Amino acid sequence: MTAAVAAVDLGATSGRVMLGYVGHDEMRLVPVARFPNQPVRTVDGLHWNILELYRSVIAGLTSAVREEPGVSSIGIDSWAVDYALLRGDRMLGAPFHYRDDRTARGVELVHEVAPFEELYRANGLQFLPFNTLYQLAADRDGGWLDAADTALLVPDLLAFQLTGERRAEATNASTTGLVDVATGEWNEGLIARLGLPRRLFPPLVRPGAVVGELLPSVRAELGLGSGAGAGAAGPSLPVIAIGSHDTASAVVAVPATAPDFAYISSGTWSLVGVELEHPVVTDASREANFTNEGGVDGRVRFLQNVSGLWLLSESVRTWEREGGESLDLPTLLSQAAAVAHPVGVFAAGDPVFIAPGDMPGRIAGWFGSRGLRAPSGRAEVVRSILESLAEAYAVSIRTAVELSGAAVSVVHVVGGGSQNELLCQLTADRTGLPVLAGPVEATAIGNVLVQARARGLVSGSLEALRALVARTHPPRRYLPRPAR
Ligand code: ADP
Ligand code: LRH
Repeated sequence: MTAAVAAVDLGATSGRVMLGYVGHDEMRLVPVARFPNQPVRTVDGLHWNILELYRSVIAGLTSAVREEPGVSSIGIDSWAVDYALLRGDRMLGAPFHYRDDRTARGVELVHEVAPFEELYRANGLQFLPFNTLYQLAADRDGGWLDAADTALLVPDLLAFQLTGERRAEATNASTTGLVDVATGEWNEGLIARLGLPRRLFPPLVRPGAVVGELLPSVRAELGLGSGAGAGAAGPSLPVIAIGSHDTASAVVAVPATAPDFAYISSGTWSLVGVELEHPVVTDASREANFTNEGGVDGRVRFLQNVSGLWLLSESVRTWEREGGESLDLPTLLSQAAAVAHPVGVFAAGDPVFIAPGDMPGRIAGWFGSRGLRAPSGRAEVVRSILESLAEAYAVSIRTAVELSGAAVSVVHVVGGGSQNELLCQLTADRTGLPVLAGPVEATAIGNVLVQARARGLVSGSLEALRALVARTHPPRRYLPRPAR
């Protein structure tokens, strides 16, 4: 039997609603809606345009149920760490964007109470200045938490808008810094020590659980019958918890056919690592700044966030603003591929590159402040970005292997960046390992598969789900070139 589910997948640059058709030997995505995700700077800082995103989600789901009346559930994923505060049903302002700089104060406040060494033992997370606990500390300092009774991460917020249920999906909750890495439960002690109100954090749900049925008002907006459940008009259409952290869903859909793989979830960010059964929370992993995020089925995503194609997209945005013309990505990439001389490599993960703004200028500054020759001209800058990302991937994969003892013989690249042939080839060259690229829409596929399993359309372990992806979405292979 083949049946359909709907995946809502919100990335930092764009969102989509997809129908996923899943059967014994079938996994097919049908895009229903794509929409840009453009942050908004207001007088108080940088925000996500959450109402616009919500409207796009409703429009996308309306098209999905029109196209496929048999759709049996909905799953929602997005980028991690950001949240909205609520009082009752009312959202207290639009969520801040993780690139907003209000978090610097939050980092100081948290580390005064709980030094990073101690935090790492508790939550196993890489230091990133925008992790939720730092954002919440900044909000507490500003008095913003006093009025709130709930904090919901973005996918949980959208699920709440659709169902009225307040839940915290576990894989995404693991990026808050407030979940105990050993137990997978909210860390009550840490929450209290940081002076955060316990009431903010709703019950955790694991991927596969039912979050709730659509509210009657939402059913009406989608053009479904107004009721739900037994005796009501129209079929049931629940929201199902999936790996709502986009990276967790992407890792589900890595088309691996053997256990010895590393993955790079390549989009706005690059998340580079291995999958483990147990966290690694040692001094060495802390010093290497490796994270232990919660995966689907209790797996651990042992990885590093090493920046990503943000370096490229923000450079393009700068050039487009300067030149008043729009640039074509494939053309820029082929110009970069044609650069035949060596270009400089910079530290792609340097926090100086996190904020929005003049990226080529900051890259030039990185080289200049070290007395090194900066790349000059667009082709060299693009080439330098891609070489630097590939080098960062190689170091992260080597370090992941050393720290965890995992064996790695192949690197899977999934997400939008898997279409970047030059980057895939450079990654093979610099890691010395074969790279298998695709699927592009791994996150949506992971979202679909976990729903499909919960609905009984497929069964089995993550390995069985990955084998299905490998059969239906065979990846493209890049071999390391010798003598580089
Ligand atoms: P996110 O989920 O973070 O929004 P995606 O997985 O959608 O990111 O990936 C977006 C990135 O994919 C873009 O920044 C761009 O660099 C890359 N990309 C998109 N289309 C192409 C393409 N045709 N060729 C090469 N790279 C591409
Ligand atoms: C990728 C991602 C990543 C986080 C970042 C905030 O979209 O979820 O895993 O580190 O956004």
